[in-house]
Amino acid sequence: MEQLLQQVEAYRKEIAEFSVDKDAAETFRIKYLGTKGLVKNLMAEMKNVPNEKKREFGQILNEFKTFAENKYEEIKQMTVNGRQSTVDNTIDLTLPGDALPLGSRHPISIVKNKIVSIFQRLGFTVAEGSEIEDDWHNFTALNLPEDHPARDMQDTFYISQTPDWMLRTHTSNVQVREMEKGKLPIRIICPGRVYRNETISARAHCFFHQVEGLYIAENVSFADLKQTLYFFVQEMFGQDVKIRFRPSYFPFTEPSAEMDISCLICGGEGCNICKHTGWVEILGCGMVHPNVLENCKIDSNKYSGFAFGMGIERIAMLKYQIKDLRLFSENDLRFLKQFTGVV
Ligand code: 2NL
Repeated sequence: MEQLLQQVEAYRKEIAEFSVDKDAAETFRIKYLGTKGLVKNLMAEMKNVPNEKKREFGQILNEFKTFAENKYEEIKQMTVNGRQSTVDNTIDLTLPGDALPLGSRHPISIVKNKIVSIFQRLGFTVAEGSEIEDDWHNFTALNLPEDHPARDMQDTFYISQTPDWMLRTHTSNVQVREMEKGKLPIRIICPGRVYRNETISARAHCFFHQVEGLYIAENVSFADLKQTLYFFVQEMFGQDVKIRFRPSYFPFTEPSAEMDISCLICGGEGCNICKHTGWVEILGCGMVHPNVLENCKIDSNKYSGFAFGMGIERIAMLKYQIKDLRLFSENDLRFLKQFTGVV
């Protein structure tokens, strides 16, 4: 009995130190767990154990068996596909690596790229700028009077140490800086992220993405604005889509308008998406206010221009029937994976 116990201890030690090479699992199985293995042999010794010790010894043997079986599983794990992992340096470094799964473009990028490429075909070039801006380029140059509600702390994230600076509330700041350079004519498209201090919901977020456009030259008219935006809509949503303009107000344009397109879902018949009007709003636009031109040292008697701005999220929601704005910034792969393959 004493001798048997010593043997079990010795095997335990042996097993614990078992050296793992590429055939280790099978060698181990045959030696310890096979039909002629050590565990079986020990079990066979049970018949020689005195009756009153059978219970105690049986328990020790069972524990030993479990120990050996666990070790066997461990060795198998370490030598997956007969390939040994970390224990020695027999790893085959020439094996091909695991392929990384291919990602997909974010829907905001897909829509932004599409918008930009349509305007590029009309001769617009992309201009980008800083997301942190001073009061002049974000507000004052754009004809927003001191007391305009858009300047309210409610809507704008100011930088507390330098209250003249803020996170831009639109990408118009880029256009102001472009106008200030004094090189005319100007035909630019300005995509980018903008910030507003809103309560986050399915319809509002503290940041979103915008594309603004600006065209300044001699004799630019509202007719040019309409034709440009009509071309954009047909390329973006299809040849049969209709547009309409409604009068509106922006401090930086005069006159100002909001542009609707005929509902993509019902084609104008009336449905939930268009709230049974047959039309959905997609952008704001207008003729650049003479004050804005003069603020940027452009002669408003010689030059005129049009400008427009649209929210990329809004366009993407319409195009892909996305119901909640928050999906764009939550990085949920179940959402993002649905755009795999779209460029
Ligand atoms: C909207 C409306 C608009 C503009 C943006 C603009 C820029 C300059 C001068 C004049 Cl530098 N206007 N931009 C004009 C009209 C509307 O955006 O609803 N955006 C999401």
